Amino acid sequence: MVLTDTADKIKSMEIRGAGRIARAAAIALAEHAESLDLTDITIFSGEMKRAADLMAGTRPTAVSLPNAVNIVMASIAQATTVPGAKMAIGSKAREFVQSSNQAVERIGKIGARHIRDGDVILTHCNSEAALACLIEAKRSGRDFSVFATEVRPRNQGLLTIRVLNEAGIKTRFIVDSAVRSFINDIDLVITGADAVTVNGAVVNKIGTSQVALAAHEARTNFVVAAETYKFAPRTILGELIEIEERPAGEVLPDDIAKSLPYVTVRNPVFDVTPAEYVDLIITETGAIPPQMAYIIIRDYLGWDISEFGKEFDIDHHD
Ligand code: RUB
Repeated sequence: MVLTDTADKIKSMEIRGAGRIARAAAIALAEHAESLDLTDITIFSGEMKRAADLMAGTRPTAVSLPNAVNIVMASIAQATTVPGAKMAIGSKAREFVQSSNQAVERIGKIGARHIRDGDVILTHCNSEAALACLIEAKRSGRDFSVFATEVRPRNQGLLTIRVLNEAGIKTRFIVDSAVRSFINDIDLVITGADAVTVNGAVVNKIGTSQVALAAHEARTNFVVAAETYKFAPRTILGELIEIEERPAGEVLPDDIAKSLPYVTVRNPVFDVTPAEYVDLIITETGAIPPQMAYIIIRDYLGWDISEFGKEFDIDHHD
């Protein structure tokens, strides 16, 4: 079954990365809707709500996931028949996937303009959006090289160096803890994002905030490549982004852990980089300072401060 299959793949990280997760969830919801043999719109909507909750609950941090699920699910709010709802959800999911791919492409074009001949770029984790900037810069003839981190414990850096190698980009692969040793050789850091909060903080793979701190200290520009659907509307309401903590076995093999009864492992897999360490966020609508996050949430995701009123039952008087 597509729905549970996709949910399992997201949980196990066979499908990973905020953009990919979002697109996979949108497609899984559309295929699930198509597979339902139901005629009653209320029962159908209830089943789709259950499916949406299952999808949104697979991993807690990447906001692209609930955003994609909400965008797709909003398409059936007005549906009065099951065939109509199936059609609406299918076309919304396809539209989301297409606009997501276009967003990455556009970010690549904008981000590439920040890369100059001779630059040394550092990237952390494996981000399609960040890589799009590097690949586009290479495609347009820019001569630069990259430092890519290993990304313990799941080694997403291995995915990154394969992509960079395929694009013919000269790359040095380093362990995460070597970042500060090389930071003075770096002209620009580019990472992706799993979430951007209303105050412009960037949630991304664990270690990103250390990279940003080192860059800040060295006065090296730190740029984030993030599609608008990675901005977190509910942070307007004071909601915090949950940082996923994954199993200890990803860090320390279980047999070793068992032999060390006084040792426990902590494995948070994302961290928060404050806005003051971020020079620019490159979105598909343009490069913005992180302080403009609220504008993106309001103008591109359709969320406003007035959502406060709805959520907390406050009357707004003009
Ligand atoms: C992936 C990660 C990526 C962002 C952005 O973490 O932190 O930097 O998701 O990626 P994980 P993209 O491997 O745990 O999912 O630009 O591809 O959306």
